[in-house]
Amino acid sequence: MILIKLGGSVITDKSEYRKFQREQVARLCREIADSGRNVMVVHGAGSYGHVIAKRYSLSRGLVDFSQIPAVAQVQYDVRELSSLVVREFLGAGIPSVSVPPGSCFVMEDGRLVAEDTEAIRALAHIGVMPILFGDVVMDRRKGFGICSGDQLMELMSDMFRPERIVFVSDIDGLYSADPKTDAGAEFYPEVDRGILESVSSGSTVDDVTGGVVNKMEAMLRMCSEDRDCVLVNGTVPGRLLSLLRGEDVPCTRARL
Ligand code: IP8
Repeated sequence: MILIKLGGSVITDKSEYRKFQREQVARLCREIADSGRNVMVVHGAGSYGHVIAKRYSLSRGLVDFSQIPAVAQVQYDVRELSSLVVREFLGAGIPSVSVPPGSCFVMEDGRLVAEDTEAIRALAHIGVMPILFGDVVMDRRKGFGICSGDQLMELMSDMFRPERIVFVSDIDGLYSADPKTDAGAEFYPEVDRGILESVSSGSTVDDVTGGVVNKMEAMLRMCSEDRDCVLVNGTVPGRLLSLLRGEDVPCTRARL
């Protein structure tokens, strides 16, 4: 099985609140279906989650009650996004269902506590793909917090032991600086802890969950001798399909 995260930057336009990239998502769903591989999918929140979460500092937990309407709004928005994603998977012939983490899990000071995963396992067992996504999740210490798609990838990886993990983003992989603003940014086809430390010291991100460096850290935690973990650009048509078929494509591979 291959575990895939569809990042918020490919399924939404992150510069505009609640802008879904329907055609791109439809294409990625087709590429997944055409690969014929057995997959599980998690997705990010993009502009359905980060805009309001940042405005109301939701990742800090409950600091004042003016945040409460924003908690409900973000939960509403990411559920809507997830339904849009599921619709495209159904259209591509992959039976799927959206499973909102905020409705079945809690957190303990930012750490995900997933005590009951029976329904998720049962759905997968009968061939309905459970799709989890970045959400606002109640937190036993902080009141609430942000559970990122990357945390859910680690959960799904522990549960289903995929042979391969793929993060689909809007960049070719890890660079020494932001390639969108710095033409001299160096590309890393492979990343290990040493490389990541040199990159993380200089990075700034807008995401409440930390952007590409946090993603690479999660990737390094999830990769192993027999489990490949890669970041690939999903905005390039056909690239995800080629990767899933085992072909060589530009990407960054996490290495122990
Ligand atoms: O897009 C963030 O999840 P991510 C979730 O996977 C929210 O980082 C609600 C901002």
